[in-house]
Amino acid sequence: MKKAENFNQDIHVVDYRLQYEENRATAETLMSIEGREIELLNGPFHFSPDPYETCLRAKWFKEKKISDNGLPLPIDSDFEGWPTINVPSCWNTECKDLYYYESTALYFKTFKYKEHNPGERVFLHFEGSSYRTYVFLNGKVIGMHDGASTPFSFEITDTLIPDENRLIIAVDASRSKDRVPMDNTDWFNYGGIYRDIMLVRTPATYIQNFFSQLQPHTTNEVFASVTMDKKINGKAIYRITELGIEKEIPIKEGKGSIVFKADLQLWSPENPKLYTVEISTEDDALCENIGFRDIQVDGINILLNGNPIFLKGISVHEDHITLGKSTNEQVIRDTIADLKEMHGNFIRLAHYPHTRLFSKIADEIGVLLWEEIPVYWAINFVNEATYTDAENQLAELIMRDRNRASVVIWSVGNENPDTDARLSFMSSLAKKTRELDPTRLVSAACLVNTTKLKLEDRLMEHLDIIGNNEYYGWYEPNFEDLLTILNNTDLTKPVIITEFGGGARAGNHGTKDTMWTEEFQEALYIKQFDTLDKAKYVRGMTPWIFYDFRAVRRLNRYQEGFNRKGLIDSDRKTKKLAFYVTQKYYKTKG
Ligand code: GCB
Repeated sequence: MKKAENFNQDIHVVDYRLQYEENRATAETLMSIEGREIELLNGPFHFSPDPYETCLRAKWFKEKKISDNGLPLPIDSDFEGWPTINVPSCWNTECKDLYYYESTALYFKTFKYKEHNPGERVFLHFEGSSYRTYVFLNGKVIGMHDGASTPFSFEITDTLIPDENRLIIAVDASRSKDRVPMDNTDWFNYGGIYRDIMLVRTPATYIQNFFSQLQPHTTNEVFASVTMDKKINGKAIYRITELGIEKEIPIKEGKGSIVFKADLQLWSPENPKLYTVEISTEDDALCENIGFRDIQVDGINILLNGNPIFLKGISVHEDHITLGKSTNEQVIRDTIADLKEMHGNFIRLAHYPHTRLFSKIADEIGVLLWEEIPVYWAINFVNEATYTDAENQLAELIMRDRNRASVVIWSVGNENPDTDARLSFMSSLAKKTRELDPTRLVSAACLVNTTKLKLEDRLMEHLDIIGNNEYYGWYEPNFEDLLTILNNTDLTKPVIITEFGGGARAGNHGTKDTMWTEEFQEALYIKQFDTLDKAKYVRGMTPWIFYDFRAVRRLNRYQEGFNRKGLIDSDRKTKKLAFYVTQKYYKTKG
């Protein structure tokens, strides 16, 4: 009889994780899924928390289905015996006893698979899972990924089998000082596979991604660039049938690009015109709805299609009372409807990449977006691995959304202390952003220099637009200082006030001098609008925040685990008085 494998032999290995880090999914291996045939693997997965990571230590993925005495092997696992959880979802909102669980959990599923044609390739693609994901299929290690909010893919062509495939996923949602974000944030650390998971098929040689927007500073010159998965020579065809456009893109060593003139209707919030763009090679084809618009700065002005625009915005977290960080089309449409009701035109998607669906719907309905990576507060700016992680998350986000007209600003971080290490870290991110996408503006939410009472930060020099968070009237009680700051500041670039605000418990009423009442928050907004109007370089604002959101560090009697600075309660229905003040202000703001 064959001797049973000893699954406990590695139990004393300290660096047991290292063996799984060889195949790391990154922006380099990410593929465009737009217009591809996909098979969703969403739905029930067997699920168990595994806080000791015994799955990784004892290599449970090497499972033998049944031992000699009829029990599953390895002896401590029982994939099929575990209850199920629905994917996508956050375990914190799905399982009552896992509300604060921030460690590793296992997902298991079997799936049948329609055999691929000879030459066809198959990828396992994730839209987002927190924070580190380890993937095992049919007894083999497939790979891992770091980053909680960006997509990633692995090729699994040679590991798939015709009938039952066994997929094990270990998701580690722990916080750590070296991650991006680090262990201290003002939002809830949701865990799980909270976005779609799918199989994607491609031909043997496929288009890894393509990028098409207007050439910067033009309104009638389109560029298109294509990257193939291999360094082949050949050509791609670029088509916008509605305009009768058909262009050939010569491909050399796997890459090609063209620029051509086109008579287009420009995309804008008022006219969110999208064109169906097809890109095809001999074997492969992708298709996306793309809008074309120009965004640039001119002195202190932000110009959309050449015209000055004031960004009437709001900040939004990806946080929902029942869904957690998972979301769906209806939630996004409702968010945009609330913005339009407030006469806004701009959303800051804070503080990490939100689902891809957001920018797609924003493209379609007509909203401008700020997208951000979680370089938040004092992450470990001196650690090289932290930088690599941050840059990779940035690249994955840009690769995913760079064809979205709604996205006009990439933000490389939020409220980071002005140290040398941070300057070098974040200026490198700004540089990388421009390399990956020269068509958009680069920003970051900076802090006020409270000693000099001035908007001053060495990173500003590296940004196109300066984001600034200030909490005058809330954390900073001397409201008058705000005007001093604006007067002391002489800038030649536009500023977006990326945060201001104050907490109010919906339904808590009182005088405008009583903190946590709706009246206090309303009065604070009125003072902020009056004051900010005095600085001509303020060209937009995204007050903090649209909806109350979970924040574990918020523990007073009005907060109860929520940040209550929302203009709308966490039920996403009950509007506070400050919502209507903002609505009135935006209605009249040019
Ligand atoms: C900030 C942070 C944001 C917090 C907010 C607050 O400055 O950027 O993440 O939630 O303040 O409410 O204190």
